[in-house]
Amino acid sequence: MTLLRRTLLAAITASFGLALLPATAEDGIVVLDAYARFLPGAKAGAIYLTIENRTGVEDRLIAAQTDLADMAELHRSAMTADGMMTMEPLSDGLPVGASGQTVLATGGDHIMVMGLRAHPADGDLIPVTLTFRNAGTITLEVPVNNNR
Ligand SMILES: [Cu+2]
Repeated sequence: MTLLRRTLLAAITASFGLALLPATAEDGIVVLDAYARFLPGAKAGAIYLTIENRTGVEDRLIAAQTDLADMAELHRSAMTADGMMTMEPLSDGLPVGASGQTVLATGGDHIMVMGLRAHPADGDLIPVTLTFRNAGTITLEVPVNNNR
């Protein structure tokens, strides 16, 4: 085998190796299972997602932003003693443990999107930027799914 052929073979093996790695092999903070709901006619919507921290260092989600709306806020939903759902802004952000997952889900924490500049439809992708105290910003495309 010539040197060139050996080098080519190594390159092919290396790229195969990379291609076979699952998406979850990334380091840092990874956002999983993000989706948004913008119910027809509503002037606000919500984004839900799971934050997986692979840094081993505690972090905090401190802000969210999307060009789709005037404002995006971190909110916490809760049930009052008399069974009413309420929500309030998380003014200090949302703590993200040093490992494991932080889940934003219906009935709990969410990103509230207010002052919509457009009304995205089911299946649209909306750009969202998350800001973490340590990890900095992460931009992702969040699919709209009003059926979840
Ligand atoms: Cu809210």
